[in-house]
Amino acid sequence: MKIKRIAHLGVVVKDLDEALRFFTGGLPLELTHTEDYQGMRIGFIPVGDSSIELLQDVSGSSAIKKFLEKNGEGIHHIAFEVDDISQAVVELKERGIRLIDETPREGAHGMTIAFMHPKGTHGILMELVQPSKKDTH
Ligand code: CMX
Repeated sequence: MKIKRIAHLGVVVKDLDEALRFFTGGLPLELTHTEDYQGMRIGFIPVGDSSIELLQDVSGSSAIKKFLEKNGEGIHHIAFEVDDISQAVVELKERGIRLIDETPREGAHGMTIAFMHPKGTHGILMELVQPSKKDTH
């Protein structure tokens, strides 16, 4: 298993449109697209070889809702790109690393993803991603 790069940083925001005014109006960055995924509205902003993934809860019950209530806006997770996510998950399990997703699943932006549990990763929620063949961000 090889971790190739930081694919993205997930950042929880209260309001995506408002956050975009800072990220793409204040900072010289560009939004590539937005996507609705599992009760969230997600905006993708490339930064060099990585991206910032802005996450807004829209359903009131998405995976980021509790985090926002507890912590407010901020960095939510870090995503590492791997070549073969099925193999990576097997290797992490063999090393005793606690996973949220023991089987990789479909994530936003056509990626295959698997989360590790933040209790086993020094307090940082970490995600493995394997991008679809046609996309590197
Ligand atoms: N970073 C660090 N620690 C986190 C965390 C985060 N993003 N989210 C939760 N935690 C910690 C909590 O602080 C809590 O710690 P304590 O027990 O010490 O208080 C513990 O993990 C349990 O958290 P919780 O608030 O009780 O919330 P849940 O157990 O309901 O869920 C988690 C936590 C991580 C298992 C769940 O959010 C999850 O499955 N996340 C993976 C999916 C996800 O986050 N998707 C959103 C991103 C977009 C995408 O899916 O691609």
